[in-house]
Order: sequence, then C-alpha cells, then structure tokens
Amino acid sequence: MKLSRFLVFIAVATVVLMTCLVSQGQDKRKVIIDQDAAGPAGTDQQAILLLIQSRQTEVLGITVVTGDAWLTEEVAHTLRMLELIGRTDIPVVPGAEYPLVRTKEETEQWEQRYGSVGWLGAWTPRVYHAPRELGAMPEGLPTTKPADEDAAHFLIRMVHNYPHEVTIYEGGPMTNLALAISIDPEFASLAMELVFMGASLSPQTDDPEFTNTPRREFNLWFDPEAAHIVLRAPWKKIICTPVDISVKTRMTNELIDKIKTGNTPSAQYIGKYARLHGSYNYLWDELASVAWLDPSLITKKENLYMDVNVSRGPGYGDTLTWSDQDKPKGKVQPVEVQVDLDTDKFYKLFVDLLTAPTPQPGMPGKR
Ligand SMILES: [Ca+2]
Repeated sequence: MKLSRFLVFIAVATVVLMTCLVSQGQDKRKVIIDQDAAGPAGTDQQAILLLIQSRQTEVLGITVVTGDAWLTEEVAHTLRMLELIGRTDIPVVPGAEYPLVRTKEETEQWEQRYGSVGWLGAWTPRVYHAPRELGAMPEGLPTTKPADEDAAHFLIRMVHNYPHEVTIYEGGPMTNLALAISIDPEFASLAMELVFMGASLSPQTDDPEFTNTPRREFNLWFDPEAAHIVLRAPWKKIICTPVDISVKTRMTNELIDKIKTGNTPSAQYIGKYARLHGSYNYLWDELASVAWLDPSLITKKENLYMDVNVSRGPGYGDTLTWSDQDKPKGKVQPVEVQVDLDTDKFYKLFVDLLTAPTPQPGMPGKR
C-alpha cells in the first residue's frame, strides 16, 4: 500500500515538473538571428549578444551572411564569441557568401558614374581581403565548428518546426531570407514576424554618409534584389529600425566603461574588444534587438509601405516608402517604422543586459 502511494506521488511530481519545464520553454520567445556578423564586439556581435543575454529569449540559431565582412570570418567571430560566453549549444549556420545580383566589379563601375559609397562592407578598399581569408582575430580562433546545414534550409526547417512562433531578427543584408523565401514560399507566413535594422528615410544628421544620400542604407543597398523579395513577402508583421532612429544613439567610452565594471563573460568580451571608430558610433543593430525585447522604449512609430529601388540607375538600392494614400497597386507590405526612443531607458537596458550573467539553456524564462 505504502509503495503504491509512493509511486502515485512520484508520478504526480513528475507530471508537475514536466508541466513546469514545458511552460518555461513556451514562455520564451523563439528567435533566429540573421546577421552579417563582423567582430569582435561592434554592432553586429553586440546585437547578437543582447538577444542571447535576455532571459526572455530562446535563440534557435545564428544564420550568417556576407555584409559588413565576409561570411567565413563572420562565422569565425560568432563561434568564438559563443565560446567566450559559454553558449556553444547555439548553432552558427553559414549562409550566402555573395549578394544575389550585385557584384564588387559592377559596384565599382557604378561608383565611377554616380559617385563613391562610404561603406561597402566586406568590399571597402581599406579593409578588403580575399573572401575565404580571416581578417584579424584578436579574440583568438574558434575550436568549435559551424552547423553542417545552410542558412536558408535551417530557417525553413525552424519555421516548420515551430509555425507562427519564430521571430526572424535581421541585422544584415537580406540574402539568406530571400533564398529561404525563394525555396519555400510559405517561409514568411510561417514565421511570427520580421524585425530588421535597415532602410533610411530622412535622417536628421550631419553624418556625410547620409547628408547627400538620405535614402541609402547599407543592409538594403548591399543586396537590393534580396531586400525587394523579402519586403514583398507575406509576413504577418514587419518592424523596422531605420537609420533615422539609429543616429539618435551613440556608443561612448562612458558606456563601455560601465559595461567593463561587470564581471561576467559578456561584459568582459565587450570591455576587451569594443572600440570607437571615428565620430559616429551608432548602436544600429543593438537598438533593433533591445526594442524587440522591450518595445516600450520606442516612444514614436509610424506605418509605411516599403520596398527597394532595383533599377540599375543612380538610385539602385535606395529605400522606397509610401503611405496608405499613395502606395502602388502591387503587393507592398506595411512596415512598422520606429521614429523616436527613450535613450536613457535604452542605454540602461543595454548595460544591464551586457553585464548580466549569460542565461544557460533550460533556465526559466523571464519577461
Ligand atoms: Ca549588421
């Protein structure tokens, strides 16, 4: 008798424990980070870190694309960052090495006709090296390996595994997403939403990158055809962090010093490798990450329809937008565009997340 009661107790306790574990898993917000993951530190790695550091999230994987740097070195920087924070369980999945149509050679010819472009990512002459070479790796070489799958198929597999549950965070050119959509037309509608840093409308700034070309933004510009495919796809929701709001943020030595006081692996990684370059150190991708984690820091937003100029003239790769009144008849999608933010709240969350202990897989979620 006593034994059977004990067995019932064990059975009930097991069910309760399993229910807790399942509900904890369900509480977490599933996200795949697609990123042109240059490094170490910098906007690309910091944006990835912020999403991993939050106890709200379950990062299903990091898919990588050429953009700020070449694919091969970006994969190496990401693997090494995950080693340093002890999260090698997160798969790093290599994607596209080249944009769909744009080439370096044609871009150089375009610049001769229409003027030079300030930031060309991996193709920028002062940082250029061959595609499969690693640039400087001050943080050391990784010993872990990337996933044995390509980004597009990984993205497709995940939205089928968890239909309508996965947020696609895009911090780079949209090549991998365009490939996923081209292979599986259901991809966009099976995701929960698309959140991306990109586009430029009318930024209020004296930054020479934007004063004469306010509609040119690197992520959309580097692979215009991919962005065109992605922005026309049937997403349930699209949220955009454009240059216009990015330029209201700054990485400063004061912020780096605050993070350095943290004794956690993430804080030490930023403290060791974050550097300021020139006069403008916007927190581009980081804002897209933190605003997704806490939408209340966005104090103003607007709805626009968005696409990219894919004609091969002077406006090739520029952001196109419309309102409800003047949008074209074709299937353009509405985009929630962030306009203004509470900067103090943003900087506080930024420091809090980067100095926090790194959550381990299976830890309970927290909103
Ligand atoms: Ca990026």
